[in-house]
Amino acid sequence: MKKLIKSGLALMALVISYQSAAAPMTGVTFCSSMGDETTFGFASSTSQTDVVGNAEGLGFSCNGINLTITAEDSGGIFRTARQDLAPPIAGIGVDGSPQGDNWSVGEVLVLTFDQEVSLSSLLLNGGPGDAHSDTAYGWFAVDGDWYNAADYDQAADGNGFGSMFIGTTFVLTVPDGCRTRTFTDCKNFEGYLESVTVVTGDEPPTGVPEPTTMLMFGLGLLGLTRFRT
Ligand SMILES: [Ca+2]
Ligand SMILES: [Ca+2]
Ligand SMILES: [Ca+2]
Repeated sequence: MKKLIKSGLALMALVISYQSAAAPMTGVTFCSSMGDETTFGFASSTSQTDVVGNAEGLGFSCNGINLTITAEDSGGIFRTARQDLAPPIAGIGVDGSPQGDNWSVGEVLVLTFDQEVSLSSLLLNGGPGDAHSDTAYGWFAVDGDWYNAADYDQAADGNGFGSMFIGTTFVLTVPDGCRTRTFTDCKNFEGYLESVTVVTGDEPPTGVPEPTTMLMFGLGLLGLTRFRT
């Protein structure tokens, strides 16, 4: 019996240690919400200590929503996600080449939410020469669709994604725009993910009867007709 208890405790300890090891490194969330919009901010305006992601990435919590950010290369091999807080005006980057801890060509950031969200907008910091800059230019992609960072690096009046991206996982990449497409002003993005805004709590559309309701209504009419004849 003693042995059984001992092995039981050992198993529990193993489970607990496994669970703590499987948790992402807690990042610093600059959290804000307005209406049904929740914004996860990752950049600091004053210098703080960087947070280096572990094997499970970086974890953020805001407005009851949990977000995990992991990094990999284009071949799906693990990379270290880093929340660069020193020097300030940065955000989430990916350690290693290219561009040090900047997020750049061939580096992938995977955003995983613990509930379904609609990706409303993204802000970025960076650009060739000064990645710690609130302005940004170059190209980035969300689930394969390309966007100009300059257009998406604006405050509330900046471009949003509308309701194009709904889900729990979003894959952010930096395509090599200068090699694979020709733009008049071709610059690949290098910098940081400054913030992510999501919308939650979408109600299903009302006023449209569901098919089962329609069927029951139809059967009811049929019954009524039969009764009357
Ligand atoms: Ca740093
Ligand atoms: Ca990098
Ligand atoms: Ca910015």
